[in-house]
Amino acid sequence: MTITRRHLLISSAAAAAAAVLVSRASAAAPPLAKKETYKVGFAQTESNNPWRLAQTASMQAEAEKRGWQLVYTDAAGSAAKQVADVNSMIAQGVDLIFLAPREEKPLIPAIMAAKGANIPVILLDRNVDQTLATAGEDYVTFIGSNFIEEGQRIAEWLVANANGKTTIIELEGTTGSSPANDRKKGFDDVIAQHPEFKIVASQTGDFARDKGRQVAETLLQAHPDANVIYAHNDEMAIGAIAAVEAAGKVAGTDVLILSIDGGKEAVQLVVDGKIAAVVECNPRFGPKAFDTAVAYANGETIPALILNPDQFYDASNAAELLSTAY
Ligand code: GYE
Repeated sequence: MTITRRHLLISSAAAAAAAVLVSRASAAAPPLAKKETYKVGFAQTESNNPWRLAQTASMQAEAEKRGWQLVYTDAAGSAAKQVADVNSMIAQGVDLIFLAPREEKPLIPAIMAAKGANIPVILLDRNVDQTLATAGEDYVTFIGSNFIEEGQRIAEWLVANANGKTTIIELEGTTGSSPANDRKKGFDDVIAQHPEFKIVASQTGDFARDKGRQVAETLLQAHPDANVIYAHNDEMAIGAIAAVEAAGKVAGTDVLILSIDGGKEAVQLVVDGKIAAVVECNPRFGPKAFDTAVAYANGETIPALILNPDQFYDASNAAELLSTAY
């Protein structure tokens, strides 16, 4: 057969397509072998609030239920320590790593190190910078809440229930973390569509109760007319209540407090009238996290994003749902 120019073109196109296939295959996240039982890592970011404790308890209970060995580390609020924790899991030869990346960028090297060691990573609860790492290639998937939607839901509640309270202080979560970035974006974008509302200050309280209290105190002094505080988590909302009271004001009456997380203490504060509304951020990861690992080992296609459903609490349902809050 005479090889025509057309043949050459076709075969080089086929070769190029094959090359793309090969490079995509080699870019896939490391596989997980099918086994009876696994040794998996869970790299927690910190343990300073009920949300984290509930998440850890859910992971530990699930590991125990299945008879899997869980290598647990707590980065104590340090992204650098969390990178070291992941490296130590790699050295211990775990089969898979569940990682709750404290911030969006600093944990990228840890994900790449695990990939280099052929250990799959499943991101739990916090995401990483999507321009630097990709689901299905660098890590298997992200399991967690839609933080943008959480911020939107609380903003929409405020718009519908503000009763003239329109001057807002925002307490942001940990700088550079995906929930802080996205809860801010979701909330601020909705508020921007309603010009009668104004965010007069927005500052980080690092998702922590006492930091939240201190920042709220300073911001209430600078903006004595503020009558709404939106906190990116319960801990800072509870700190903000103390700041409001220290300023001689009544939480729930003079200043509306809005929160995200929905732990029992916060839902009780909704019942008590001190917190106006809370979007739950579901911390019960265990069953879904372990099921996803098994599905991955079975060769099932794993979606890039696996979203947890979140409850919403305000005065209309908090008493009734209190016993179901974590
Ligand atoms: O809201 C907060 C925690 O990443 C979704 O981190 C989580 C957040 C949660 O410390 O309380």
